[in-house]
Amino acid sequence: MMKLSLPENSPMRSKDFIYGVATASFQIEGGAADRLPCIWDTFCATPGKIADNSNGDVACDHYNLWQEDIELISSLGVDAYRLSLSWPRIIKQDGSINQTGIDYYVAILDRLKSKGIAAYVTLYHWDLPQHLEDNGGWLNRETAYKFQDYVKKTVLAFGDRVHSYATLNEPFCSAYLGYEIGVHAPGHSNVNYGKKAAHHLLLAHGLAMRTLQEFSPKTQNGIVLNFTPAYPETNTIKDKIAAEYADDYFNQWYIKPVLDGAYPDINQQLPKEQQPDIQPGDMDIIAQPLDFLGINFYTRAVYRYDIHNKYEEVQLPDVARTDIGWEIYPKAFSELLISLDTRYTLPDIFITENGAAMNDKCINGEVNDIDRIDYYNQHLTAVAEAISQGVNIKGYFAWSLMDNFEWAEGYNKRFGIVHVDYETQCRTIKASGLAYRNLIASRTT
Ligand code: IFM
Repeated sequence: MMKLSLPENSPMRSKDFIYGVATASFQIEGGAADRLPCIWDTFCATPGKIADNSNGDVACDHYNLWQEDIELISSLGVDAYRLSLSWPRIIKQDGSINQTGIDYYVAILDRLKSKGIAAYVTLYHWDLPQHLEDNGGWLNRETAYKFQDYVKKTVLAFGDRVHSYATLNEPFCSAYLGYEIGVHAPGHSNVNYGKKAAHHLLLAHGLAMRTLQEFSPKTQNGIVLNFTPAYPETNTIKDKIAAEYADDYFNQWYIKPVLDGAYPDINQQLPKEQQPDIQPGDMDIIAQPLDFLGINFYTRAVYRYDIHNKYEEVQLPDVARTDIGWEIYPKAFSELLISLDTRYTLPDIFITENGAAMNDKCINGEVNDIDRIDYYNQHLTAVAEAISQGVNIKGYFAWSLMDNFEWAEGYNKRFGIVHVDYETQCRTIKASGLAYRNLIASRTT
């Protein structure tokens, strides 16, 4: 059987290094009748938005199968489980608590605790209540304060059940994909919207961090950002400038305000109508001290200079790609981690997502996904390389525990280390899941 392995003497071979699996509420829960509608319900109901015309009404039916799923998580031997909360399940339209929603998560958190699995809870993984979107969503500054209120009510209800809170997952995706190019919910396609939505998301993060510091000071509190490192197509100055611009626009735009309290300088180059609406004091709110930074990495992007748009993304021919079309380029992962460490004063780092969609086949109850094992091997090695260069990385979460609703791709793209048969809701641990379990169990010190 193909194994996952790590370099000799790597701290990742120690039991102090946290291994986990990750999911998100809308992608796995279903149970849509027991919560308010969110922007993804509306987006899924809009013809042509989801590749297989599916939705999140049932998903992996984790809403009903959570007990079996926690057994599954436990059988993998992980130290931690990263889940997200559905805001529209927890808070009613009038702003009061929906006790059914709180009870559902409390039961999950209690079961995780009884199994010795640390809960890493993300407070927002894209499922904005639809009634808030009807009021402007992330284009409306008020939404940031609504988020803060939801966070306060939730952490007070959960008490000491949670190990770590992340405010947001990948604000880039919410802002750029959802408000600027419209391929994610709520589906706005307006170049003037992206940075405005991003600013209100980051403001929501800062406000929520203050609330966490006050009402949940014992949990490890932070944010999860995704990075798609930008590489120039050639060594020409023009392509290098194009890649740097794209890096600022897509990556640094989110980390720099959070850690340094400022947007990248390219903000000055944007037309006024594309710039965020920054109120006095906002940048201080955004730059709250963090206990940790979560980093999600899947692939890189390559750019060339473009006279109209400053940069153009290039699809390299003949490179290895996953089933979702993303280039497999693990070197960008170690280079990213090292460059962030050089550029910023980083808090503890967790790799909160990494993984691959592969064209899996379940044959006689087995999924022999050696391509995914290969991806994990290369990327775990990249993390080990960054650690050996001094980057302070404390843990790694595989995306994902199980196949699930992959947003605009629907259910056709499978990221799980556990296979889900959506007809029967039967779960089968893939070869990658078994290899991950064995890697975790092989730690000795
Ligand atoms: O499935 C998503 C997840 O919700 C956020 N990060 C990227 C994953 C793969 O696209």
